[in-house]
Amino acid sequence: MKKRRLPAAILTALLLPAILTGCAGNSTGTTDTGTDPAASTDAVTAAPTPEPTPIPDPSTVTLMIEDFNDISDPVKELGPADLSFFGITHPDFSFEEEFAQEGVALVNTLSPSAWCQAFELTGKRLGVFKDALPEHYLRIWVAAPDNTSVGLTFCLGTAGGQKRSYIDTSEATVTDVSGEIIECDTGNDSSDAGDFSSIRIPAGFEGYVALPLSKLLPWKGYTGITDLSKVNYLKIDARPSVASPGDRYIIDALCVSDSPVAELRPAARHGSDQPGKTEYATKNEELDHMLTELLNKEATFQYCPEYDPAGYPGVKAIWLDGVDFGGKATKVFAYIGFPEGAGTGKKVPAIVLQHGGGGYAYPNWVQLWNERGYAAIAVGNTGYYPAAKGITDFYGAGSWTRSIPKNVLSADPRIMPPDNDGMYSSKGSVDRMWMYHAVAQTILANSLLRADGRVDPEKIGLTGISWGGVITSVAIGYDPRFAFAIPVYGSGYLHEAHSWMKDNFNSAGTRDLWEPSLKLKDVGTPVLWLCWADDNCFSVNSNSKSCLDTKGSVLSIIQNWSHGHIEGWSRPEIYRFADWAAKGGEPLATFKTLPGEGRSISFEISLPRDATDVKARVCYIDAPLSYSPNGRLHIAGQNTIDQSWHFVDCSVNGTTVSAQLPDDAVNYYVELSVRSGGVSYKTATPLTALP
Ligand SMILES: [Ca+2]
Repeated sequence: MKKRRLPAAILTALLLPAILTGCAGNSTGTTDTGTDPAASTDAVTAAPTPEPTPIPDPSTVTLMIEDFNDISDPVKELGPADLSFFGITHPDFSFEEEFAQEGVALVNTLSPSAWCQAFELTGKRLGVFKDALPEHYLRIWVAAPDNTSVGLTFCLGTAGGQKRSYIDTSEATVTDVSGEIIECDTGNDSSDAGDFSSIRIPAGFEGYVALPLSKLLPWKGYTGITDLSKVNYLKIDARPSVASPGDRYIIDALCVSDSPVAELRPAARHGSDQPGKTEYATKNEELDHMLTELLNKEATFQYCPEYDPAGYPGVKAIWLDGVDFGGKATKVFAYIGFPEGAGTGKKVPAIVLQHGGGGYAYPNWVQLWNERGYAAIAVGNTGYYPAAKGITDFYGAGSWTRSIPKNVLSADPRIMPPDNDGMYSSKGSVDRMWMYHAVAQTILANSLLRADGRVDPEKIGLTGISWGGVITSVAIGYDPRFAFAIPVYGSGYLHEAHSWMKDNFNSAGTRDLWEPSLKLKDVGTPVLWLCWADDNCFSVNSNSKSCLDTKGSVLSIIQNWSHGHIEGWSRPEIYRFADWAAKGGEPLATFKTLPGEGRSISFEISLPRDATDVKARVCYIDAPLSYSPNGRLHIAGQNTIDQSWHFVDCSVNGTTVSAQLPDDAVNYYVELSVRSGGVSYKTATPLTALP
């Protein structure tokens, strides 16, 4: 069993740089053509589909270093580094025609611990650098596995790597088989090279990666290369982000050239086409179509009792059939549970649960809702399932895996959906994007519950925590069947967040495809936007704007809270709101009118019939809401809130709340505290800026 999963520390180490790189906005200097490849096809008109126009080969200089066509001894000729000291096994090397740029390509078939490989190329073939010029590129043909991105680092050196430089990746040109130039994240995968030393090639990519030789930077601790003609050592470091057994990545046609692309061999271009795949004018149109179709699809699943959670007799493990990833079927792990006594004669409400970044399908979360009378399904939205039978630490990364043993894969070819290293991915094809899969899983989980005779299909809600809150905010724009939704921490208007979260949504591609606010104004589902005043990931202006967009929704801004899964599902407002929407319970108190402008405020609230103690206070800051690396919470690597909150009590007269705002208040909201049935519930007015 031990060999079948990635150690937790490695997983964390692997995921973190990918996430941080994305957050820092370290995208490459490559320019997006802004042209959707689908837009250039004529499939939307009635004209017959012509053959795709081949990319003419613009290169006049091609100095082949290695075409991999005649390798008889991979270990001798390619110098794969022995990484067994780190517990890293060699991939299986093979030389195959499939996915080759020409002849055959080097195919690396991965095992779960093959999370890094390094090849050292030496010898006569490096003689081509005598003719290399700074305006040339180092170019390589790459095909990445379907469910794993691959980070590449290129190191040039003199004999034996005495002097070393890495080729700066910030100016890389990455061109896929359709001719589209894509942006890739860059970073320092090897951690000992330097900034912009690696480039992360997205899962499913097939095409050219070209790095200009004009920007060589010294490898940390080494003297750098200043004269290309002295290069006679080339090391390629390749790091798949999460290796599942059987994953394959492919490299071919490693050369120095004056062009970042060469003519595509026809087979490669055609091989990437999925037969019967419809073309769309935009990715949004494609996404709308795919998810609308999905709403009418029956959800199918299988019980997998070998993974039933120890200690939760009412909760069962299932494989939910997910949507296809690059033409391959996926399976999604989930826990499902029903309240005692639920049956066709006694239908119960239900809820879909979406965990956040670094989280998993939690059986205790399912049980918590079951105990409150709801059927519940917790979806493993990053493709993790128990690494062993009978796991008991549901929070530990070591308890979970994405790896599928070879024998399982050969009997059941379904792969796991993408992991969260592409949490906000919007490049490449829609069916490879994490958010597409996460939203599709949400829709399918809803369909699964609706089809169950024990569930009242009109009373199914959705809640998610952190990134799960973002999934929730996106999903309600596509699935109108939810009776209620409770995004916790996460919301829409992420591109306007003051926290580092804005970096995840500041690329035009992500904002234009995944920003929840694109759809919120059309959402009819009542929403409880539940957030933390000092959240380290999201900021309350985003939740406030989301609330104003969604009719019939309630905002709750909590002081003195924290960011986490257990914290996130512990607030009483969640269950009060759900019971109101699904069980005819009393509602939360909320604002009926807005406080208006100026410092003398007065507004109306609605109160539940069981309200016993109503209080209101102004929560304000004396400077505009801002976040910085030196923010108040001091969390390494994260921007956090700069301001402290101050409080002024309001007067409450029946359903009228009034207050005089202090002169130094700049941003404020009003917190309502209402006691009902012995529990205090907190809701809020949206964050408001004062002139
Ligand atoms: Ca070849």
